[in-house]
Amino acid sequence: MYSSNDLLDLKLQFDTQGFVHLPGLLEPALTHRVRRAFNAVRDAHSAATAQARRQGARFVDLPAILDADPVFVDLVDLPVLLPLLRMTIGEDIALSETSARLFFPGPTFTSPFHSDVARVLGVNHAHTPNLLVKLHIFFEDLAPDQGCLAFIPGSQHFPPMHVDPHRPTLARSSAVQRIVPRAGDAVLFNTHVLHMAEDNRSAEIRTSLIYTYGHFWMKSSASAVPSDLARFANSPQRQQLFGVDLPGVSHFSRRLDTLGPPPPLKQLQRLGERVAHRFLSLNTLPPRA
Ligand SMILES: O=C(O)CCC(=O)C(=O)O
Repeated sequence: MYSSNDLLDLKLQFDTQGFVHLPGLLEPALTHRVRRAFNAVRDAHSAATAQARRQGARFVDLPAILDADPVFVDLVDLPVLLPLLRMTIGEDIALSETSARLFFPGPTFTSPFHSDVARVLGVNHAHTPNLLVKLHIFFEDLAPDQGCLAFIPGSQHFPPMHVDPHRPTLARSSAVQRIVPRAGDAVLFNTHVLHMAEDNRSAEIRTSLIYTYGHFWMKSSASAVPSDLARFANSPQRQQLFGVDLPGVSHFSRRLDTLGPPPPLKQLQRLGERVAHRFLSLNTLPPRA
């Protein structure tokens, strides 16, 4: 578990750099479970994957992983990570998308250094670090030439089109920071920071899981919603993360920190506010004619 000082430090890195490397986020036993479950899904789709590769696909996303194994659901709200997610996104956090990715040896499939959200309207991205945040999870050691993530630290503060003309040449810049993850590591980033996957020049397929988080009021992709939501009836936290509506609660008002009954002091404070409101409104009513 991260201490509160660790969390503040990670949040500072996230806010200043736009990304943060989380070495050893998954314990070895969990890493092993994830690798085993991922490989089972991969085997189940091997024919479709081989066909896609023959047809020139540079990567494949295995479908419906939240239904494939409970470990993929457990990764959504890892107790070790959830406090950092809540700090970086906010209490209205919800899962927005998942991908279980195979990146074949060859050139990258991503654009050169790019923001995922530069074309999203209605947001001042340079000042909104928490609109959409991505978590890449690795469960196999990567070699430095195996399609690693690379970032331009601090570029999430640029206005959207600022670096566009230079994007293809940025790869040679000394500003670039590449993360070479080991099994169990994760990388959390603001989707507006300039980033890319580099070419996979190794002979090995790169495997990873990508969980994207946004806000409850945003539309989620189908990949972020398990098909059997009834099994989360007793978990308000997972219901929020999977976008399940709560009767009587506006989709703008969903918050993880108000899921349970309010603490006694809060209840007393609310009662006091109601009494004061009633008393004041009685005393300001216009006299009856
Ligand atoms: O490394 C990947 O799979 C994709 C990297 C990327 O551009 C992204 O996650 O937005």
